[in-house]
Formats: sequence, structure tokens, C-alpha cells
Amino acid sequence: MTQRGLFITFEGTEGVGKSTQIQVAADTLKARGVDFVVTREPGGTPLAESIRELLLTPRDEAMIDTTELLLVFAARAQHLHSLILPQLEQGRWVLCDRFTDATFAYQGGGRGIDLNRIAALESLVQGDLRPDHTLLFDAPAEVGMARARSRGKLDRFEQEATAFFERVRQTYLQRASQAAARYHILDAAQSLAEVSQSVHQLLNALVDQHGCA
Ligand code: Z5A
Repeated sequence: MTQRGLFITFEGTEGVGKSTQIQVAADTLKARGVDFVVTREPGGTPLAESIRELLLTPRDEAMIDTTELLLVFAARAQHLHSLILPQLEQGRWVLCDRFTDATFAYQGGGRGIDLNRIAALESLVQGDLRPDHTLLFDAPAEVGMARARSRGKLDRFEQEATAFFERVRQTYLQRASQAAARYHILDAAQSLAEVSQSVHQLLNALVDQHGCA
């Protein structure tokens, strides 16, 4: 029987370097001969990417928080069943740029939606599936905001104020403190070379621990 792949998620506030570091992780796994796929949320399949467009595009009609929450989980249901679960079952590791921790952090911490309601949707959509490991890139909100804003045009989330992203950050840290075995907190305010070195070492350690699938 094929050994199930490892499900690894990359989390943090905007601009902390997740997309950059997922590439470092991918290069490390490639060098070790691990079979893997890289994906992202919201998105990861054509239909889920269309939902991502709905979520990120600023428009005149304000999106209410419940709509946002349900769209996030609608995209996740599609992504999970069309891509993540089949890949894990075939023994591939899945590296995912954001997952449900982002919902607790953004829709819970950021928007103020009751975390128990989010947990109920998590169970509905995911059953028992949770990431095996989560790399949490942590830095003061201003650090990531400055990096993201240097790129120009802002999406619907990037238009939020610093206080929103600080609430998001604190929610991530709180969740990490409650399940320390799953979370690996990395200091994302360090230089690109330093963060990359930590990610490289961590992924090598995971391959040593779990094998190549
Ligand atoms: N969202 C949600 O609300 N609920 C959910 O459940 C989910 C998502 C799943 C889209 O995510 C939005 O969806 C997100 C939350 C919401 N909105 N926000 N904010 P996204 O992942 O596409 O958007 P993002 O988090 O804003 O990604 P990003 O801006 O691309 O950030 P990043 O991937 O963490 O950073 P990066 O692109 O790797 O790096 C940004 C820049 O900084 C880039 O120029 C790098 O070269 C530079 N960089 C990276 N690391 C360093 C270091 N260490 N030093 C110096 N410069 C660096």
C-alpha cells in the first residue's frame, strides 16, 4: 500500500515571504528525491481559482463577512477533493500556500467571526484532515505590509489597516501555542538568506524523519 504523503502548509500575514519560501522548500524536496506538488489557497483548481478572484478583487458592493467565510470554504472543499486528497493518497507531499489556519486568522482574528463557527465549517469540509506540519512565518505586520505594498496595486485584503494584520498575526501565534508539535515558527523579519536557510534545514529534517514517501 502507498504511504500517504505529508501535508505541509505555509502561513503568515501578507508579504512575510510564504511564496518565496515555498520555492525554497520545493527545491529542497526536489534535491532529496521527494515526489511533491505545490498549491495555494484560496485556489489550486480552476474552479477554486475563480472563487479566489471573487475574494480578492475590490468592488463597489461590499462583501459581507459571512459571504467571505463561505467562499473561502467553498474554494477549499473543491481544492481538497479535486487536488489535495488525491495527491496525498498517491503518496505525494503537498506544499500548500495557506490553508485553514488562514481562515481562523483572517476571518476569525481579522474580521471577528466566532472561532467555533469556523471550527464547525472546518469539520464539515475537512472531516479529520489537518496539516501534518505548518510553517508559520512571523513578523510584525508593518514588515510584511511594506514588502507587499512595494509591489503596487492592492487586493481586497491588502487594503486593510495595520491593526487588522496585527489581529491576524496574534491569532496565528495563539493557535501555534496551542498545538506546538504541528507549528514551526520562523522569524520572517530576518534576511531572505537566513529565513531560506531555516526552511531548507527544516524540510531536510522532515525528509529524514518521514522518508521520501
Ligand atoms: N485568505 C483568507 O482571508 N482566508 C483564508 O482562509 C485564506 C486566504 C486561505 C490571498 O492570499 C489572501 O487570501 C490573503 C489572505 C486571504 N490576503 N492577504 N493579505 P495570498 O497568499 O495570495 O496573499 P498574501 O499573503 O498577501 O501573499 P503575498 O503578498 O504574496 O505574501 P508572501 O507570499 O508571504 O510573500 P512573498 O511574495 O514571498 O514576498 C513578498 C516580497 O517580499 C517579495 O518581493 C519578496 O522578494 C520579499 N521578501 C520575502 N522574504 C523576504 C525577506 N526575508 N527579507 C526581505 N524581503 C523579503
